[in-house]
Amino acid sequence: MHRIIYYERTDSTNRRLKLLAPEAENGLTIIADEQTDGRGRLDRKWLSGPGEGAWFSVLVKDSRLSGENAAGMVFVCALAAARALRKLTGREEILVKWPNDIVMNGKKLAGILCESGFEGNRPAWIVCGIGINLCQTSFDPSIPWAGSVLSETGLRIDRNETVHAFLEEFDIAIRQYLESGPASVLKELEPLSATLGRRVRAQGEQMTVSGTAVGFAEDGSLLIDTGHGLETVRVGDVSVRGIMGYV
Ligand code: BT5
Repeated sequence: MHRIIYYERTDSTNRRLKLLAPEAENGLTIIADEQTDGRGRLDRKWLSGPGEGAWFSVLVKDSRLSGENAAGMVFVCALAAARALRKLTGREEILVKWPNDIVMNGKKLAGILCESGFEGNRPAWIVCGIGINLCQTSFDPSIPWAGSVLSETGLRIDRNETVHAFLEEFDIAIRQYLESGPASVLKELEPLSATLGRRVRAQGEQMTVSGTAVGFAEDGSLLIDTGHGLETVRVGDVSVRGIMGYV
């Protein structure tokens, strides 16, 4: 069950939900028609104009969340978003670019930002923020690799239907994640991955790793075959050749 709060306009649905998270119930979902200060990872700006997309956040509170499995929530969201968009559009070219992007035709259709609040070493809550571009026909010149469901498929899909389709898939994926463990969700992500089997470049805080993405580790880290051995990338940005402008 998801109780839903709707804003015509707010700064960021993640920020609103984080304020409510300590007291709110599992499943609470905030949707906004417009975000005036939407954010991506590392506090980057997420452009979220009025009526252009599905900008929403879902609260997860579950005693089975642990310091180990919290970081994998992004994969639950990515699986749910890709499945929901495939269902709504019938387009199997919709893929997940590790770890948090939904892409089609090399364009970024959606992004995910999960943020958690810890009590001691276990997360008391996780706010899962999802931004899905639905009907933009052009984007700011600073993000030439952005696309929308309309620009890439020619289809106009409804915002509320999109959120509901996501929540349906999310409830299935999170149950699987918490009951069967991260590995089972990662397995389901494999055939939807835009990253596995491709040439990638991972920009870490300390160094850059280049090679072929060959698999996921148990915790969702990306395994890269550099030609001189396997490297494990836990965080950082990964460019996939042919996607979002990386040649
Ligand atoms: C993400 O970050 O992709 C996570 C985006 C999460 C947005 C949702 S909307 C609801 C909830 N409330 C929030 O405030 N946030 C969440 P990252 O991987 O860091 O990508 C951010 C980068 O994507 C930016 O630096 C831009 O280059 C690009 N970008 C910005 N707006 C975009 C858009 N609408 N579509 C595609 N790319 C965009």
